[in-house]
Amino acid sequence: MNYRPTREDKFSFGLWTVGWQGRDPFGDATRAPLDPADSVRHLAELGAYGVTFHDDDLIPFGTSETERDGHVKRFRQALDATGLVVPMATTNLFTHPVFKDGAFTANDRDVRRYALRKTIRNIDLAVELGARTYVAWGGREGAESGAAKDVRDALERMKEAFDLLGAYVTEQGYDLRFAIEPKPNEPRGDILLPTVGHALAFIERLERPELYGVNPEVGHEQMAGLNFPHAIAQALWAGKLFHIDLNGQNGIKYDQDLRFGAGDLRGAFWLVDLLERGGYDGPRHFDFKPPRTEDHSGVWASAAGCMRNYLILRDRAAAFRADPDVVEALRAARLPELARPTAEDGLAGLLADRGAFEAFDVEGAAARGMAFERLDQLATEHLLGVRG
Ligand code: 3MF
Ligand code: MG
Ligand code: MG
Repeated sequence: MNYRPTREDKFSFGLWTVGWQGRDPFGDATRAPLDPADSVRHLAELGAYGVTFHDDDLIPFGTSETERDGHVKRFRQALDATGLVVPMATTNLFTHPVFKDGAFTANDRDVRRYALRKTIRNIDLAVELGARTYVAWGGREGAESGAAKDVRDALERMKEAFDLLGAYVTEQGYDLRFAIEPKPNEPRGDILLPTVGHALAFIERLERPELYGVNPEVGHEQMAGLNFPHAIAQALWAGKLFHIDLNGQNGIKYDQDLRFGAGDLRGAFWLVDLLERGGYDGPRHFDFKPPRTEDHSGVWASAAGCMRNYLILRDRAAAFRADPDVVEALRAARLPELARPTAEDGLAGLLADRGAFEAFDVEGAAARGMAFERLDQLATEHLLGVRG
């Protein structure tokens, strides 16, 4: 196995990931800015198929109309020259101080109206560049203190914003769906729609729920102490996994944005296993930050590492599934039984079945081992590369 990415692997990167200059709350930038067109060329050389952007990654905030066209043209030329596509785009509603109290849910109504117009403007560009998914991360939608935000009103404003955006793409006839990206905190003390579960519930209250799904990020769920593959499984089950942000995180602490495969490696193994078997055929999108210790060659090594780790894990997960000992261990752990309906005989059958209750050997069932440890040890050995 050479683990070299190809276009078919559908790896994509945000311009802001490789372009991150290493500025953090405690320190200045450690790297010079990258030209988006150069990033496109580098990513194509590494084997990526797509690139994504926030409006301000491509067109610096405050750029005039004429300069704006120039930035877009250069980017488009790089796309044409490399064959890279733009599967997704998004809006920066968090960097400029105007968004300090949020965008769609800022208490200041003028800011909310501005945020919607900024988003709509970039939706037009996203569609022009071929994007089919529009991500919405509400990083500043939240609060640090209790009375400062009436959360029920804020959720109403959030719904209003998404309904307006849905109306806009519908009226324009755009083939574009929204993917809401949950995150529990950072940069706000608490962010609204903090987890995949919150976002899924929110979507059902919108006017056109079919237009909206989720864009879960590995580190975001893990910052909340949650099991990321479980969140992805539920999003898939709901038909709502529209996009995904892959990176690495070590447990409940600040947002680390490590390259994919760093941090919780076991979680990454189960995630790749699930994505590859679960019917997700969208981009494998990396949203990470090459650590500020790295120079530009370290940035590209980090980006290449994201893809290589995905491919290694894909290979390891496939070997796990193909191993006859694993097939047997899955049977012993009763996985095929979980896939079977509990009452094919219907409610009447269940109620009439004495074996289900009156004659059920509760103690016997309680005494049966589930054989999960043998199964998990097999997974460990496949992950560590000592089997198959
Ligand atoms: C922050 C994020 C964001 C979002 C992006 C939308 C800057 O933790 O993950 O990255 O992914 O704004 O795509
Ligand atoms: Mg993130
Ligand atoms: Mg993200």
